[in-house]
Parts: sequence; structure tokens; C-alpha cells
Amino acid sequence: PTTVLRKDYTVPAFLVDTVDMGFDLDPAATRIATRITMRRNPASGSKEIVLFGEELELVQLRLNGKQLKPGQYQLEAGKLRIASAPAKVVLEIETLTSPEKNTSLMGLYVSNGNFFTQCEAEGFRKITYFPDRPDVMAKYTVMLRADKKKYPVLLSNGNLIEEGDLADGRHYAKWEDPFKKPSYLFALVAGNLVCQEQKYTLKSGREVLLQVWVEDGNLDKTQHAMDSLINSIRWDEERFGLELDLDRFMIVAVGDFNMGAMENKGLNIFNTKYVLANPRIATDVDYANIEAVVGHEYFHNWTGNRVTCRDWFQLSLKEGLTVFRDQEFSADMVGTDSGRAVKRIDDVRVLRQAQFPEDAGPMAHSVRPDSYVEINNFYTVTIYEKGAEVVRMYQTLFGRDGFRKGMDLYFERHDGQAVECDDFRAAMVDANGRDLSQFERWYSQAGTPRVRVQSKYDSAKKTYELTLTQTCAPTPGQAKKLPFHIPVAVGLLDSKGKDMPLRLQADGKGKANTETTRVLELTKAEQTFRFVEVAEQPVPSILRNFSAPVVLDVEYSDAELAFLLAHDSDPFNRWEAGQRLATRSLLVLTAAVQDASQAGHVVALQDVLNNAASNSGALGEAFGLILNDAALDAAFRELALTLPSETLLAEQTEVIDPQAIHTSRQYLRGKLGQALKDDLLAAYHANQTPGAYSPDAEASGKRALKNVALSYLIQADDEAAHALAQQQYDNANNMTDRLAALVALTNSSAPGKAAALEKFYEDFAQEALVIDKWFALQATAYTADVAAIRALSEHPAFTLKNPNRARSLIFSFCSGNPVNFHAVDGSGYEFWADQVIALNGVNPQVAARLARSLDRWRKYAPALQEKMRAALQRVAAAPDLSKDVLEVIGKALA
Ligand code: B3K
Ligand code: ZN
Repeated sequence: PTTVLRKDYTVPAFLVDTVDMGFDLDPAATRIATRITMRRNPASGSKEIVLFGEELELVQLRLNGKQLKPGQYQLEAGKLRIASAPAKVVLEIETLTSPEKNTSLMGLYVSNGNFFTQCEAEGFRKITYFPDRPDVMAKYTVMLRADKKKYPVLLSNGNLIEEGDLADGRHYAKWEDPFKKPSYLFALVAGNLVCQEQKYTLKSGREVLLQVWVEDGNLDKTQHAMDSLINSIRWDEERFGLELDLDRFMIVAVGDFNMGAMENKGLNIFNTKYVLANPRIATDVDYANIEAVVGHEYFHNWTGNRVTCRDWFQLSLKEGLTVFRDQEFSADMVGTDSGRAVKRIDDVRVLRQAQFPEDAGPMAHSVRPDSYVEINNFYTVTIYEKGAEVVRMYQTLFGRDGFRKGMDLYFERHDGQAVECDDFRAAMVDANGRDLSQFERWYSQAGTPRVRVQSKYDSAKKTYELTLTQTCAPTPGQAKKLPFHIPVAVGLLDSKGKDMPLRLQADGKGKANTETTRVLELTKAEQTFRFVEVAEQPVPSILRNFSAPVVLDVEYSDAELAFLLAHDSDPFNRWEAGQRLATRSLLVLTAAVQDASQAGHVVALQDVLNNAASNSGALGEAFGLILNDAALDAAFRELALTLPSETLLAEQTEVIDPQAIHTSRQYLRGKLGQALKDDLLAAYHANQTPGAYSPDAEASGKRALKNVALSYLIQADDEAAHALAQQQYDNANNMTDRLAALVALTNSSAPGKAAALEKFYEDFAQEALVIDKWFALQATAYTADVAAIRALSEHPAFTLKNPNRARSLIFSFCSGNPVNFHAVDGSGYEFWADQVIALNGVNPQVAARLARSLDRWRKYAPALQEKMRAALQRVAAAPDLSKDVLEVIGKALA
């Protein structure tokens, strides 16, 4: 397959002014008549029209009223070319597609009998021949025609301008989008749907119509999405001065969807997972995710739609920025400082767990990549989450007001345009009057920088020096890295644990020294920052609030970490200190387990672990203090008490040994569970949330803390814990508690566990999203081996065709159950290869995601590596591989 290069970008030869489309919707064969008015682009020297089209039947093609015959145009490799076209062109194109046969869920497809589209990134070309690239923006008018009984609702972008009946029981609806847009934002929905709607008055006084469309029977699950939409609208007005530009804004939920949701202009299409919620079916995490995704798609209306991307290499321009905006939105919705910190910790956990490994693996790419084979493979945690960190750094450097000024300038300059990441940086820089040319490396260089910290206190001079050095390992295609511009937020704690006022030597005389957090700007490979008037030897708190997406190497003693965990005023670093302390124990334990197994002779594992667990007493004490500190939010305590995941630990070892990691982590969990048993039980009972369910931050924090306590208690696997979990399961009035209890039971030897699993299935058989949870919790159970997963894949409710279902079982196992996936006999990898090959034929995009579960195969012991390589090679040799899968597997094996 061909590689697309960023440097090969050329402006489009023709610009499109208007697009008029007529759809005769039919699941077997939908006829699409498209009329495009185009004109030569003065910025291009070319007279050639290039249209993209895939899996289409071309029925008719007319240029300026005259039918074109084969020979007057070239049709080859997904491109339709018309050489030497006149300066002004009206193209009329008729195409046929078969939505019911479309299992890729790109372009026009059928889900549960209704029609939906997904056009980003390159799905519009599966609907008609078109210059399907984001820098071609046009105004669309869309006429939908369909059987009225089967498809009573007909939706597209913008405003409904006409509707009525046709002969033969058909009807029509005509939609007009007043804003020009790239083709990837086109959408239509047709089917049997119902909506919750309400009028809402914007700050300006203008009234808009808001709708949430779902299948019949789901109207009791739309309130939270509607509330989230209203909150998003209000937030964007207040925080960024951005108003909804349409009179009507629709959200539609669909059960078959490749991603989370899609920001089509005025007609957002959502995976049901990010719309439907009520206390019976949705967890606290689901509620939070719905708020975040509704916000994310809504915020795209400005960051993505009004200002869009010049080409797909600029994807992070809209995605990184919009993730940053949704993160800030979620944080502001909680409102408290500690709530903001909890959100920040959650986001950083995702970054470390998923993006850092990506940045260290074969698919590593920069935030603005230089090449791709299949653009759908680049909707990654690097583009999204690391991209958001890059945007966040502007705010860290310029402050909230400075950031807002940059945003204002960005819209002032680029509204209605398709632009580059560089344009965003330029707006930020110009609005704040600073030279940030080195900052560009965050966009061009892949890899996670490592920052090493050394410190020196001079008690005579009262100075404290921090020497920061940065390095970044090579990534594919980038052997040498230049220094990044890294904002490092620092605080210094005195011996009582209080923040010291900070004064840098570079400040000179006269500046008031009341600030207790300073942002140091590390721009060189090595730099020393000298603080003056430092009264006593401090304990440094570095990279506060995770001020840059880097790995921080700093040598703390256990005592210093415990001190920071107890006192740091920066909640992020407080949490971080606990995680460092726990990681330290876990890595010692893991090494001991490995040594014991390599020693070859039979050693009692328990003895090995007990001997190695020397600092777990200190950890238990530190955790106990947090657990019992009622001044801390429950949500924060839950995060602090959660040990780093097996995946995160794996990344911190030289050679990954999933079994040893699992053994040690489980051991430490058991040890902490025993040591803190009384406190955990007390916390369990103190954090009940009686009364009506509410997903607010305080209540969900309490449930999280209570349920982490339960998970520690169940580690003992005794009757008392079984009874507690069973009782919680039976009495739960919400899915958060019910699911947590079922997970606890499933990971225990409780006698009632099979019955509970069965009852859960029966009770929720009609709720697809809950059945997904049922598959996922079994797929991630410590006891679930490959055979169990294969058996589940034969369950009548399982299908690879539905992405949510495929993810719930297959992905949950392959990336969420390392100890069983990496079974020493390689059976997990064989299962993986079978599924990638099967999915490739159904849905290449989803298949390519699954293909990535072996990204890190070179980090495992040789015996496992060999088995992984064999599985990768088997997939590579499979017939008819999509370019999606080929790219991922090819890079893994390279
Ligand atoms: N922009 C969409 C992503 C669509 C990806 C298709 N392969 C979702 C989002 O980021 O909001
Ligand atoms: Zn997005």
C-alpha cells in the first residue's frame, strides 16, 4: 500500500462552492444524485479534477450538462480524474451503494434497520465521487427520500427547510447547512427513532432547538446527555465566548459505531455507549464519559468545524485542542480544586497507560505525523491525549487569560478556514508576544522526553539548585532528538510540609517572593535553576499538576515520598508520591519473583514475596493515613489507594514478565488488604450513598472509595468478604455498585459467583450496553484463560460485527488481562491472530485497533517474543489484508 507524506501536500486544483445531494434510501441499493459546482483554484496551476470514490457503482457522470463517457475521464485506484477541465464546472454524479452490505461502518450503513453515515476521515468517498479532503469546504443541500413507515425520521446537517409526502408510501425531507464544511462533516440519519427535545436560550437571547434521538424504548436514558449538552453550550459561551451558530443541534445514538462519537455539523452521531444512561444501566464512569464526549463533540463545532484541518496530518489541531477543551469542561463541571485534581490524575493515567507505550513502540508518531498509510490508524492517543497535553502547555506558559487571548486570535484569523497546527501555535505566540519556535518540536518529534532532576542545597548561601537534564529515546524514523521546550512547575516544601515562597536568582532584586509554584522553562539538554533565600533544605515537588508530558526521574527516599504523600499542596504530586512508593515496592517484588523462578529450584513463592516485601509496611502506613484522612475527597483517596496497573508496571520493567507482575501486584494488594482491613471496612461503611442515585462528583467519589475498599477486602477471599460483595450485589440501586460487586465476586471463589453472573445476564439481556459489561468483566477476570474467552466468543450474544461487543470481549482480554493474554503457551496470541484475521474481513478499522495489542512484543522475554512474532507473521500472511491491518502489522514486524 502507498504511504502518504505530509511534505507532498498540494492545494486542491478545484474549489467547491455548493453540493446538492439527493438520496433514495434503500438498504440494498441506495441511489445518490450529487450536483457539485466547482471552479479552478487560482492558487493551483492544475486544471485536473481529482475525485475520490470507493466501493461505488458509477451510474452517470455529467460535466456542464454533458455526459462523460469512459475515456473522457480516468477511473483508477479509487480516483476519478478529469484532465483539463474548464474554469467553471458543474458536475452531476449518480452513484449506487449497498448500505446493508457495509460492515466497515464507514460511509452509509445500516444499523438495526436504520441508516447512518460516518464520513471522517475518508468515508464520504463511499457515498459519491468527491474531492474528499478537509481543505475543500462547501455548502450542502441534502434531499432525503425513503419509505415513510420504515424511516419516519429523516435527518441531515443544518436546518430542515422542507418536508412532505411522495407517491408509494415514501416521503422526503430537505436539509440545508448554512455553513460551508468539509465532506468529512457530512451526515445523514434515517429511520425509526424518537427524540427528547427542548428549546434553549443562548446567552445572546437567541433560541435554539436541542434534540437527542434514540431508538424507541430508550427515551428514559437521554436526560443526562441533554443536560451535558446544555452544560457544554453554556460552558463554551462562558469560558471561550463561543456561541452555538445553528438554530438546531441534534445528537443521535447508534448501536454500531467504530468510535465514540462524531461531530458532524449540527448532527452529532454517537455510539450509544456515550449517550444512554440511567442509574440502572450506567456506572458513574459512564455518566462522566457521556458528559465528556457530549462536550467534546459539541466543542468541535468551533475547534474542528468552523476552523478545520488543512490535511489529515493536522488532525491534532482539532483533536488535541478539543480534548483539552473537554478536559477543562469536565474539570469545571466538578468545580472544586480537588475535583479538578482528580480529573487531572485520571487524564494523566490514561496518557501514561496508553500514550507512553505508543510513543515507545513501533507505531510511535509525532503529534503532527509526517506520513501514514491509513489515516484511520492515526486517531491515536498521541494525536488526542498527547495533543491535548501540548495545548495545555500553552496555558501553563501563558496562563488562562493568555491562552484565551490566543484562542480569540485563532478564531479571528481562521474562522471558515482549513489550517495547520503551526497556525494555532502562531496565534498563541502572537497573542502573547513570545518567541516559541522551539516549542514546535512537540509537534514534529515523537517520543516521551525524560527529565532527570538533581538537586543541591547550600546551607551557608541559602541557595538551592535544581539541575534538569532532558533526553528522548529514538523512535522509528527519528534517530536523533533535539531538546524540547518543557515547562516544569516546581514547589519546595519546608520540613513542616509547607510550601516555601520561591525566588529565583534570575528574578533579580525587588520582586515580591510570594509565589509557591514556579514554572521553570527547560529548553536546553541541561539547565540549572538556582533558588535563593531558601531558609532550609527543602523537599522538591517537581512537575506539579503534571505540567508537561514527560517521564520524571528523581531520586526520592521512601521517607521523602511518604512526606510528599502526606503534605504536598499540589494534589497531583501528592498522588504521584504514593504511586512512586507503590511502584517501588512492586518492582522489588516483581524482580524477586523472577529471580526465584529463574533460580530453577523450588522456592516457596510466598517466602520469596514475604522477604522482598520489606517496604510494604511503610506503604501500608502511608496508605492508611490517606484512607483515614476525612479532609480529603473520597475520589482522591480512591485514586491514591489504587496501585499502578499491571500495564503501567510492565512499561517500567526492562523485560516484561506479565506473570511476575501479576503475582506481585496481587500479593501486595493482599498484604495491604490485611494490614488495613479494619480501616477498609470502616471506609466501606462510611462511604455508603443511601437514597436516590446521583452521579455527582461527591457521590461517585464515595462509591469509588467504597468499591476500592471492597476490592481490597475481597482479596482475602474469605467468607466475610464474599458476603459483603453478595449483599452489595443484591441491594444495589445503581449499576456502579452492582457491577463493582459482580467484579469482586468474579475475582473470588465466592460460591454465589456463577449464579450472580447468570442473574446479571438475565436481568439485563435487553440492554446491549450492559451485556457488553457482562462480557468485559469476564474477559478481564484474573481467572479467565484463553479457553474461557473462546467459549464466551461462542455465546449467542457475541458478534464481531458490533464494535462495542467485539471490544467488550476481545479487546478487554487482549489488552486488559495481561496475565492471561500472555499465557506462556502462546495460546493468547493464537486467539488474537484468529480474531484480527476474522475482524479484518468485517471491519478493517476495528481489526487494526486489535492488531495493535502486540505493539510492545519486543519488550517481552525471548520465549514469549517468539510466539508473538509467529502470531504477527501468521496475520501478515493472511489473504486480503486491509491497508489498516497491513500498516500496523508491518510496523510491528519492521
Ligand atoms: N472526529 C471523530 C473521529 C472519527 C474517526 C474516524 N476514523 C471523533 C472525535 O474525535 O470527536
Ligand atoms: Zn474529536
